[in-house]
Amino acid sequence: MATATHCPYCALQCAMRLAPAAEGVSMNDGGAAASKGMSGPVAAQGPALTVAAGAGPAEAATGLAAPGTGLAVAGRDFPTNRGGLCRKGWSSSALLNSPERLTAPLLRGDDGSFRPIGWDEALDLAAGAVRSAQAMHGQDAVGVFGSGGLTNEKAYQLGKFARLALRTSRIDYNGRFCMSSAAAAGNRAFGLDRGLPFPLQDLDDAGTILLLGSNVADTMPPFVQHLKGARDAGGLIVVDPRRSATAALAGAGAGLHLAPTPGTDMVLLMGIAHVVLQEGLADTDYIARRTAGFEELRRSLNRWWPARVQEVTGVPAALIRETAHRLAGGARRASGQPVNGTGGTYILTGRGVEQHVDGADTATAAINLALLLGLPGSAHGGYGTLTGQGNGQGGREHGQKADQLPGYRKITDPAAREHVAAVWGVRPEDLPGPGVPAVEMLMSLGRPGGVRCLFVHGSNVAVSAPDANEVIAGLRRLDFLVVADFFMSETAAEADLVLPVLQWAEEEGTMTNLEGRVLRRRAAIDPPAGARSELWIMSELARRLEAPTNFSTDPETVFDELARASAGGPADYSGLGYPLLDSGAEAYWPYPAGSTGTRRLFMDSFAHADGRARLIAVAPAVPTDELHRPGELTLVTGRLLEHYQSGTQTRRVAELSAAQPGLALQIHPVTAHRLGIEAGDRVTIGNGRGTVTGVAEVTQDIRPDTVFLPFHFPGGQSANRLTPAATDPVSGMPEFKTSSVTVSVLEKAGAL
Ligand SMILES: Nc1nc2c(c(=O)[nH]1)N[C@H]1C(S)=C(S)[C@@H](COP(=O)(O)OP(=O)(O)OC[C@H]3O[C@@H](n4cnc5c(=O)[nH]c(N)nc54)[C@H](O)[C@@H]3O)O[C@H]1N2
Ligand SMILES: Nc1nc2c(c(=O)[nH]1)N[C@H]1C(S)=C(S)[C@@H](COP(=O)(O)OP(=O)(O)OC[C@H]3O[C@@H](n4cnc5c(=O)[nH]c(N)nc54)[C@H](O)[C@@H]3O)O[C@H]1N2
Ligand code: SF4
Ligand SMILES: [Mo]
Repeated sequence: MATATHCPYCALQCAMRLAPAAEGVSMNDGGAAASKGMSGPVAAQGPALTVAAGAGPAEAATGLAAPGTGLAVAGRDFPTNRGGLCRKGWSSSALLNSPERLTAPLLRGDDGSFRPIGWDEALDLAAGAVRSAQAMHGQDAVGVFGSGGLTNEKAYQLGKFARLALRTSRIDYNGRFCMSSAAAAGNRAFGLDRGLPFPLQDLDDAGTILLLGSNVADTMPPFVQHLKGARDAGGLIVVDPRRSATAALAGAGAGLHLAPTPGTDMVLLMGIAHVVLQEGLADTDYIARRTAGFEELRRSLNRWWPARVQEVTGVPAALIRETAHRLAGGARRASGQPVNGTGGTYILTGRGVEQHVDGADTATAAINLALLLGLPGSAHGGYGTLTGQGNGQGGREHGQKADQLPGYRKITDPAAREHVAAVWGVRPEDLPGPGVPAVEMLMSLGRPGGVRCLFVHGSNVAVSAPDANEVIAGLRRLDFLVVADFFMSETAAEADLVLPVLQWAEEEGTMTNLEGRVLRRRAAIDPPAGARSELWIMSELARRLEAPTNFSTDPETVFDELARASAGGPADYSGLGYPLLDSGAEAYWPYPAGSTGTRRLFMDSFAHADGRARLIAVAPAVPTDELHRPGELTLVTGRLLEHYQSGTQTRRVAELSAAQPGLALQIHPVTAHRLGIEAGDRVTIGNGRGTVTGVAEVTQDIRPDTVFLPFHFPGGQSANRLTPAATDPVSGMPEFKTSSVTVSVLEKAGAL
């Protein structure tokens, strides 16, 4: 019996089928479909992986596979992945019967080692720690750190649990590291943030796609199928300081690769916008009808003529002009054509431009450019951000963000408080006010006035948060740290109490993909005895803490409540339910009761009261020449195809960790030569915050003034030992993408 579900990892949420390995599944139905139309990243495809089956029965009494049973993965046809999966997806079921799986609550003893305890004792201890922290230090001494990896049900319940059971305002989540800058920019410009306001298939026939700071060929390989039209038209324009796998897709006549100085994208975008205005390429009719703020924006762009932009970004003025003309040409050619008409223009951003102290303004500059070209809410193009985590979209809608209530409502809005309080059966004044963003909360750990007792659900902040040494010190200062995970992550290893929870294929729920489409995640296997669902944990803790309302343990009941709580809000799910989702209906939010959802947003008007999008003048946050200190290199960080995030999961998949066993530093040959570094040497990368060691990978695919590290590894290989905790004032997004470092040889390759 095969279970139709979606991949546990990224926001593409590729559709897959899981079947007990013994039964087997058609190994090729997905793989074959995937290899059509995918060039470069096809190498990332592999055969369906069959996990060595334990000796257990093929099916348990529940109709699900028994714990320990191997499950085989097959790609499933779906409009986003068309049967394709990347290497992480193919190997995802390996973790379901991992010997490292946590199966009992673990309590840290005085000697620092963990011992298994019963659930009652564990929950009593956690509730006691909450009570004592709050008795001594006030309600906000308890904090919650959530995740864009949680299902909608868990994310929603976590927000309610923090506000009503823990009675704290201190809740935020790792989406702050991921989606906050683009979300802030989208809300500001359009009045609403849905990562892609159009279905992914709309990209298929685009003639021009400007992709800034996104490496989809590694981070969402099956996505590359949707770039084919633009590549065939010679119109894929990739902006990345590295020749990433995605930038390489723009080679050989498929488009352009612009490699700016890291952190200068805002200036680059303003330069392109300057040319658009100067050379009469703007859609003046659209600007007049659909936007506000044009005059101020125009003035702000005056000083960014191409030669000046070249000086700051290093991108040749001629390429800046060519980009402007290609974008505008595409938009013009296609305007007036029906939706999905060929030749449209899309502007898409990823973390490379968003994870900066001016990330919200940089995303705003991308939106401004799209608006000047008349793209958003048109039939011939648009702007979108490529959401990252599995439920990075839903995770930002249901109230686990410090300033937010379910339905993407503001916690400071009296009408929102009243609506949600009524659904929860409490008074509006029972709801705390806004808390603080993730980095501020992490930096407050164990300090006076800060959080003393922290619950972490679905994040490995000891590896993934900026200035990780400081974060680990904070975790150690806490009076009590509770981490819910299914593996002993580096953060769980710092905990007083570790609670073993369920993995993706062991529980029911929903995820909202990068298009704002709500999908069903289904259970395919029974969980191991000893692990518990997070809904159950929250319900048990809420009871112990005498919460004033009920916390259901049933995902469908929680979803129905979430739908009611979201009714009338920007992310309205009130017309959705499991039966509808199970039918495979296309469920794009907003999906108010009685509607059929919203595939494309903004076609008639934007979500501001006057229906107009806002053009917002922005300026670089720091004098751009400060980005480079003499003698130092700029470190940019990001991802490898084989590993997911902090690596807790993928480092435990043998096939993936064999492919990428440890930290490698990308460095340009000229820079390497200057520093006496050869390929394969062990090198030290350091700055005032910390030091890491890795192996030098000497490559032409990076600017000479820039080096690159992935952030997937812990300890002495953790890139976040080097990143600063500085944040964007608008979004609270940390500056993950640029820091200054020095690099030196630790050990020559020959000496190893
Ligand atoms: N394999 C894999 N896939 C993933 C994930 C993973 O961990 N591993 N994580 C998922 C998640 S949560 C996310 S958020 C997405 C992220 O997906 P992406 O945004 O594609 O990933 P990153 O590698 O962080 O950054 C993309 C690119 O930005 C470039 N970059 C760095 N600094 C700058 C800059 O200043 N300007 C410009 N223009 N580019 C810059 C980097 O060189 C890199 O190639 O991936 C999702 N998919
Ligand atoms: N230097 C640098 N740092 C970065 C980034 C970067 O580009 N550069 N990117 C940032 C971005 S975009 C992101 S999204 C973050 C991600 O970084 P993290 O927030 O650390 O994300 P994961 O590594 O996915 O951690 C998820 C943890 O939760 C567990 N887990 C998975 N599912 C569940 C669940 O349903 N419940 C519970 N309780 N646990 C679960 C996993 O086993 C794992 O230990 O990293 C950020 N950090
Ligand atoms: S692209 Fe993302 S969702 Fe698709 S298989 Fe790979 S990790 Fe899973
Ligand atoms: Mo992310």
